[in-house]
Amino acid sequence: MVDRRGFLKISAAAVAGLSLSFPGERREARAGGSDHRSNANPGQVVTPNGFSTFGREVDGVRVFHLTAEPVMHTMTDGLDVHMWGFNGHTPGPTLEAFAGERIRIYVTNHLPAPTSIHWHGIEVPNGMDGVNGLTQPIIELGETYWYEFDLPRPGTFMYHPHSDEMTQIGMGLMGAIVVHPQQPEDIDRDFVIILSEFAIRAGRSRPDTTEMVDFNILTMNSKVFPATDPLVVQTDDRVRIRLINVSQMSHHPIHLHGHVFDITATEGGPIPESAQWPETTVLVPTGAVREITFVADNPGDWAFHCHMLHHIMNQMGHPDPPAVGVDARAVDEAIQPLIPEFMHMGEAGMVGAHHNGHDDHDHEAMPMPQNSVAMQTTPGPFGPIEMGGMFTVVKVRDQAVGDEDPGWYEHPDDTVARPATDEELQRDGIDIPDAPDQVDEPEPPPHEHHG
Ligand SMILES: [Cu+2]
Repeated sequence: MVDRRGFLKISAAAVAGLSLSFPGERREARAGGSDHRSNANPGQVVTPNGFSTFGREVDGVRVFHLTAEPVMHTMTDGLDVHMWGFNGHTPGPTLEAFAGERIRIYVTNHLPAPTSIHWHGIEVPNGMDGVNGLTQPIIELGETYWYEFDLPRPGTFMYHPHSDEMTQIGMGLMGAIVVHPQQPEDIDRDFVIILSEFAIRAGRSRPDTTEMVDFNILTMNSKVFPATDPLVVQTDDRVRIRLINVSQMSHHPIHLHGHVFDITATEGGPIPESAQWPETTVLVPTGAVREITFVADNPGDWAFHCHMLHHIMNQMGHPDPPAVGVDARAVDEAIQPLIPEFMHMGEAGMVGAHHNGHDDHDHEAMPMPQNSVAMQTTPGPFGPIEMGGMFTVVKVRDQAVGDEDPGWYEHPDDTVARPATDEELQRDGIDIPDAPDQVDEPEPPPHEHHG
C-alpha cells in the first residue's frame, strides 16, 4: 500500500527516465492553446496555465527544443493579445531536469527579430550564457542554436532573451527551469508561477514595448484573474510555490491568506533552516526567485496575490484621473449625446460604480473599450470578485482532487461573515453611531461651450 505522498515520490524518481518526443511536445502545446491548463506531460512541477516537460534523453543528455515565435494569447476572456512565446505559448514550457544532469537545448528563432536566450541563475560556461554580443552571436531569423551545459545544483531558474530585452520579454518571451535534487523531497504539491507585467492600453491588442514605467496588466504565468488557474491542494499537503519575477520594473510582494509559509530558497539555492523566518507575504524582486513552503492545514479558498494594490486591478486604474467623491453626472450629460453608452465611474471607487450601476453584476453590460479588462469583475459565490491581474486562489480541500478546479469552497455552518443581529450587538454592548450627514454634492464643473 503506497499512500499519496509516497506515490508522488516514487513517480518523481521514475519520471527521470521518461522519453518524450519533440513533435509530441510541440503538438500538445499547440493543441492546448492559450487556455490549456496544467501539464501536458507528466512532470513533478505543476505550471498553472502552462505546461512542464522533462524533454527526452539522448545518450545520457536531456534534450529540449524551444521555438521562439509569435503567439495569439488570451490573458482572460475579453483580452486577446498578440505576443511572443515559446512552442506556441507564453510562458514557454517549464524545463525540468535533475541536478547533476547535462542538458542540451536547441533554440529556433521564428520571431520577426533576432534574439538570444539566457539561462538565468545557472552557473553555465561563459559561452552558453546567452548574452547577445557579449558571449555569442545573435540568433538570426530562421536559425537554430545549440546550447549545452551541466546542471550543478537543484533549484528554480528562468530563461528569457538577452537581446532587446524590453521588447522581447515585454512581448512574453519567458519560461521556468526547475532542477530537482536526486533525492526525493518531502513535498506533496509543487507549483511554479512566473510574475510579469505588460503595458497594454485599453482597447489595444499588442503590448506597448516602449513603455518604461506604467504597466497596467500584471500577470501570473501570462494570465490575469479570473483566468489564472487555482492551485488545488489537499488538506495537510506540504506545498511549495516557486515564484519567479521577470517583470520590467516591479517587485511583487506576494501575499497568501490563511496560512504561514517559510521562504525556503532563492535562485541561489536553499536557505538554511536556521535562517528561514515565517511570513505571509514574500517580496519577489524582479530578476529573482523566491520559493515558499507551507502546510495547507486550513481548508478553503484562499486568495494568493500581489499586495501592490493596482497590480490586482489591471487596466482598471488607467488612465482616468481619480474620481472618488466627484459627481460626474455633468460629464455623462455632456458626453452621452455623442457616445450613448458612456457612463462615468468612480465616485464610490472604481468598483462601487459598477455595483451601483448594474445590480445583476453582469460585466457584459458594462461599457468598455473592446479588448479590455478595464472594469471586469468575476462572479464569486458571494457576489462579484473585484480582483484581476496578479491574483489567484489556493484551494485547500479535504478530498484529493488533482488539479481539477473543485469549484467554490462549501463553508461549514456558522463560519461565514454575515450581518450582525440586534441580539448580538445588544449582548456585546456595541453602540452603532449615527451615520454622518451626507456631504453636500459639489457643484458640477462649468460646461465649456465651443462655437
Ligand atoms: Cu505586484
